[in-house]
Amino acid sequence: MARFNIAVIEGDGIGPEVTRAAIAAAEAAARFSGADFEWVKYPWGTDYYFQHGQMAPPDFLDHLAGHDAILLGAVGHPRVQDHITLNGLLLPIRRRFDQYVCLRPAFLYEGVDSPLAGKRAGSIDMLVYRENTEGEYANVGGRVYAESDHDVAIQTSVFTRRGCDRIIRAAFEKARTRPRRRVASITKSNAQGYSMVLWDQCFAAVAKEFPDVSTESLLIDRAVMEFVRRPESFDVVVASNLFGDILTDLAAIIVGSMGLAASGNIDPTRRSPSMFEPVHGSAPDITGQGIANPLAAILSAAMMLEHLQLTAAANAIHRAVGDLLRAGGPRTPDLKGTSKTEEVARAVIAQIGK
Ligand code: GGG
Repeated sequence: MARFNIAVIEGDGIGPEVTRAAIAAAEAAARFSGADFEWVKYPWGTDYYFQHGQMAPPDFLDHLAGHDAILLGAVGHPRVQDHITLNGLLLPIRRRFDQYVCLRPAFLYEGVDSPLAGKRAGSIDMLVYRENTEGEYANVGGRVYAESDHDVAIQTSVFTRRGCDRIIRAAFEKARTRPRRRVASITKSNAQGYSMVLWDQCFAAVAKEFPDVSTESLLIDRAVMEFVRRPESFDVVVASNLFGDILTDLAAIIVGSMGLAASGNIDPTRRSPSMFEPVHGSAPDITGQGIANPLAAILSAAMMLEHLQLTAAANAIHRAVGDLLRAGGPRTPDLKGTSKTEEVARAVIAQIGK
């Protein structure tokens, strides 16, 4: 039996509730691939910050390095500024382990209503490839004369040819395996005349290697309109770190809820562990009420299983979630239901067992 050692960072807010559900679903699905898991929990996040003044110990990346994958819940707390929680935990993981692909699917399930009128189940089916190690998240810059009338803040984006080429190439390679074989690139190169012009040039050059894949390039302002006006037309979408983040919240809402949005932070070379997390944050407004939708975390666990090449187990989760939603099974309030997190998780697990 293949054994996998998974690092678990439940994190903050609803993170622990949904991560527990994700682990239970992965355990239930494991038998389909003859796999076994050891889950190693790390108590990092804002509770740790309140005790130690940092989100995780200085050697936290060394602890994570030896694992086969990382499962993360959520980070964020109303009393801690978000740049501290992100820069203290999430972003160093993505960078150190060179998880340059942030893969975020958006699929309209049967039984789930899109807020857009008249959308058929399955008609919205896109995969967003978000650059995940540089761009607007590069954390380059500084403050001078802070907290004075002369306060100056400089925040620099970093776009490299290597960084652009590799995320764009990953998007094309995936598109080639999908029936529609389309890639849309999203930038703002009319205003970002250095960084995003480089991105556009890389996109045009990589596209030449994939003559069987059709392309479009959109400015971000046009892209947000088209996501609403013609979401069905998008297949694979590739965008910078910031634009990818924003677009995937929009994509999640178009297909019904943030509570369904899964993601993987992936090192395609497999030299380092990849990290899987729901797109949503810690949701302090509903923390502790037991009503968080666990499906985004469960689907993130399925992405992890797929990355670990446990395809049958991943498929078992996808099938169970699809069946449950189609059948009108229990659902949390974000999907207009009245069920609790645990009820939904139990129903998914029961469905996996069928
Ligand atoms: N589920 C992970 C989480 O809590 N994310 C919070 C967040 O703000 N993420 C921003 C990002 O992914 O760039």
